[in-house]
Amino acid sequence: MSMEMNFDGLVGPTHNYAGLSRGNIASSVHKGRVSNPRAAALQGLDKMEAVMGLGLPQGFLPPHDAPRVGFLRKLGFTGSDADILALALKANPALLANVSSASSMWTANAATVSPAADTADGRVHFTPANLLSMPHRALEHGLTTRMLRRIFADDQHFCVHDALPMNPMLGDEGAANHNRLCTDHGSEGLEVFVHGRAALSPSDDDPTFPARQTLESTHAIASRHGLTRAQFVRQNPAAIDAGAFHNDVVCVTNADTMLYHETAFETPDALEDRLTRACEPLGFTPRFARADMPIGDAISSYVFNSQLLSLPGGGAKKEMALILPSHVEETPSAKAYVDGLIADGVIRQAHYFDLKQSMSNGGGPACLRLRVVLGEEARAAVHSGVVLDETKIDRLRGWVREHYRDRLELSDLADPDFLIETRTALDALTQIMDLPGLYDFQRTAA
Ligand code: SUG
Repeated sequence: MSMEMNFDGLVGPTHNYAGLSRGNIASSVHKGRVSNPRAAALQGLDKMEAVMGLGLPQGFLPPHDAPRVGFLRKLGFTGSDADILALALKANPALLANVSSASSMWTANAATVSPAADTADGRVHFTPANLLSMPHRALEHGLTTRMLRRIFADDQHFCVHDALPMNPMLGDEGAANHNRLCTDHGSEGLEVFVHGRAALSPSDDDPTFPARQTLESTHAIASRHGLTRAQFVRQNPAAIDAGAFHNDVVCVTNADTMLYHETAFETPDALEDRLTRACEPLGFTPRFARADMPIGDAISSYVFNSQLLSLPGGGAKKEMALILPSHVEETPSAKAYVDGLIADGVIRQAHYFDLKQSMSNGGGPACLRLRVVLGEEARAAVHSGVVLDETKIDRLRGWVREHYRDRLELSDLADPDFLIETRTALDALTQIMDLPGLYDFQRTAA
């Protein structure tokens, strides 16, 4: 039987608040605040453990190595690693912040994933996201691709493409702008790609905040994944300007159910009709739960940036649970929406988690995970070092406690001792994961 497996981003030791993402309100508001990487990583592990506790398979993707001294060398900085960090800080603190971000933790942006049931060759297809709209995030795709190729190495089951070319017409943010409707995960589904703008046909009403995903990128991904059924939908510019820099801030889909804010799409009635018609040949009618709470509440609470999960053993009833940030409990309109979903039988359970460290950078439960639908054989082919069980969760907790700081400021990023600490931590992690030589610093003399 096919099941969806979540791969959460393990928060890296450089987690900090640099205010790097224009249009992401939480990132801007928390700029310069002291972060707590240890708490951030432990909060993420608690969420992973809870999803596992629901009887669902759970994996993780390791953090990227940062500060990226190798990138600074490409910009002409020379000397020892310590020299380069000091010079970069002096030249431009924002540059150092950009190369030091732990943003790879938001693995919903790692790649777009098409399950085997949807693709022409019956393999799971991955396109790592180029993330070219944000300088700090555009640094991620090289290592993400390498990582995915080692974790999903079996080419009988998996195909990991290159990221789309780094061309402004092809801005791609991965699964954060990708939904899938189906009856159950293993059956053919309708993939719904969401873009913020058409790069080659700009429109007068394009948003003021960056519209990161282009229509052109979504066409390219559907084509290289060999999809026969895909729909392409534009984000409402008003949603982007209200702070929904990714569609998963205002919409979440699982199986036949889509929860979304009324502002997410320009013409929601027409969209529901279109998707309903497109699902007809697949033999089901999707369910929509549209919310009309104030858009500001939706964005500050991240109620839609939740994980909508099919509970195992739900059988024909297909029962679902929501994994939500604790901010929802503090936002009456959002809490009322979730309570209404339970009362109406749309979901069965709601679980709330303290993810404040990630949330303060605009990353909720859904941002922190990449969904991969896997049949039994494909699941057995996933590199076991990143598949979690209780023992490995405990081991990772111990690893975090041993290696992570509990406070980090931007000035710490230039501390050469900190670079050694992060590399020591990641070196130990590659042993836990059995992924030797994953990081560049392990391949060249550190
Ligand atoms: O790309 N924040 C991330 C948050 C990504 C959320 N992902 C999804 N919605 N799927 C971003 O804006 C902030 C980093 C900083 O400001 O230090 C940041 O990159």
